[in-house]
Amino acid sequence: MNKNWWKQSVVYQVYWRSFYDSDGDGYGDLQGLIQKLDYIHELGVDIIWLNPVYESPDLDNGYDISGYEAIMPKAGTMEIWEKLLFEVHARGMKLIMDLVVNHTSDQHSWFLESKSSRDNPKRDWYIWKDAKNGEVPNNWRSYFSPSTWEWDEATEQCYFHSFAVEQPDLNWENPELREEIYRTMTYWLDKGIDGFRLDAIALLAKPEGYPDAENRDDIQYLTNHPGLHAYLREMNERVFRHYDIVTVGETAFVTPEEGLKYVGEHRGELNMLFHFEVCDEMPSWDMLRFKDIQRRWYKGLWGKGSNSQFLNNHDHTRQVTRFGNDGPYRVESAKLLATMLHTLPGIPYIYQGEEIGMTGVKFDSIDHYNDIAMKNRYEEEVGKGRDPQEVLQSLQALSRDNSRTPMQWENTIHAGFTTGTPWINLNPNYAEINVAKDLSDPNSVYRYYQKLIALRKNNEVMVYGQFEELPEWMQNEHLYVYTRTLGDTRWLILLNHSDEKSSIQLSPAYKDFSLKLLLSNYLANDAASNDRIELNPHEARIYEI
Ligand code: ISL
Repeated sequence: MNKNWWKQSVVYQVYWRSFYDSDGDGYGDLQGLIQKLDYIHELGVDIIWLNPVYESPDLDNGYDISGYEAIMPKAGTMEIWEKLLFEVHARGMKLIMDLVVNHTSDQHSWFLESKSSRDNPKRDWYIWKDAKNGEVPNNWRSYFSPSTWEWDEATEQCYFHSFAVEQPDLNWENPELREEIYRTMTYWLDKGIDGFRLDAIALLAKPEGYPDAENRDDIQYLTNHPGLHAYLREMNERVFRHYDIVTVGETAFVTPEEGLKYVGEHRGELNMLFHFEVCDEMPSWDMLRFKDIQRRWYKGLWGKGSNSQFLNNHDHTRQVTRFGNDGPYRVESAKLLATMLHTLPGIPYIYQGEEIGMTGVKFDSIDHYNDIAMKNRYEEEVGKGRDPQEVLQSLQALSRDNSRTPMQWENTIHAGFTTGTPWINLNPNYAEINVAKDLSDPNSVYRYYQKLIALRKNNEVMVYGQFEELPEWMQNEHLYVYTRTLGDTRWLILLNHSDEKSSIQLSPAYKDFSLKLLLSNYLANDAASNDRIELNPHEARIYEI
């Protein structure tokens, strides 16, 4: 496999509005992020992925951009952003920006022009269609609302939106529009950033004729249409290949075969991808399914293109709550999940707060939620006459706000996140889970992440080593046992993803080797001098063989 700086990196995602508020307005901001850069740097990460900071009416927390080359006042100013980039680089880290080019805000001047009349020069920058027999052109649901179409009374056509009504999709078939986007990308790259996370990138191409979907709730029909890869190749030719950067595509509903088209190293499109077979399609932990997903993606991409490893982000409930144990084994479980993500093949992503084992929330009223996806769904379901309390409960577990509550810095008011009124309520457990506490405890989740990341820095086997499961445990629902091998170096990873103890009898083949324990999330464990290893609940171990 070709070596690259970004393959050897660990990424830390900063959802800035919930990170650290420097001016007391209740929103985290770029100045606050600058103040906390040492905290991130000391974790050992290489790349910061910054969620959108562009000018925006902020209905979808920045994913509704109204000005691509300006910073939204809540986040700060261009000067502060430039200072941030400087300070990130000064610490030897890199910065990648989250860019949304599938859609804009309906307040973007392009859309206001496009909407103003049928013959406006920018009409074709968005997707406008006539009604069909007095109805919208097809039966599609959008991600955030009951239809992908919105009727415009003034010009008597409807426009297309994959997400909220306020997020009209751009028309990538229009060459002028594409040029403008490439210009914007170049604008940011020339400022010296180190890459992009490309939002909803699998949605750029739309299908010929917009046929009705058989199952309108299975919104896969929005994704992966022909023509998409021609856009990505053009984007790469016009922009990406002229810089030493990394690009990561958010690609929901792709299979490994399709994924390879996005990130195949010979294809000249993107560098890595996020697939969502776990976060979108596996509601709660399912070991056998997870193993199968890992196997298929490894087989599909290894040596040919790069994958990412993550179990949560700003859209998906915190991993220790959704996929681990956030009760009695929270600390052990958070460390086990980390061990797994950092030792499986792919580039590990850490979502802010994950490194101290932050957990999901259950607010008792819809008024305390902010997530547009959740709120729209709530209104839709309650509108059908369903019991509001029941609807609320059904949406809580996967609400995007689970991971959007503010960083818990210390056990003071608002967890030290803000001196003002936080834009969203905190998780009330901040007295127990906070950064100050983790920093003062040598056995904390944070300290474990530091060790894990340092291990990756010093051992290429974690990056480039081949992955192999030990066959005896392939069908085990609690134990995940695999090796990574690079040249003469072989590591054995043992994970007991369960509230029960377990024991592992290694095959005689391992008897000839001595196992050296490199890292474990339990303090006292034997050095496995014999071939039987007892594992505690949620125990994770990394051995060198
Ligand atoms: O969150 C999801 C489902 O729970 C995802 O499917 C997600 O909606 C989808 O992958 C697109 O997400 C991205 O684009 C959205 C934005 O709201 C999300 O925050 C962003 O990550 C629209 O720009």
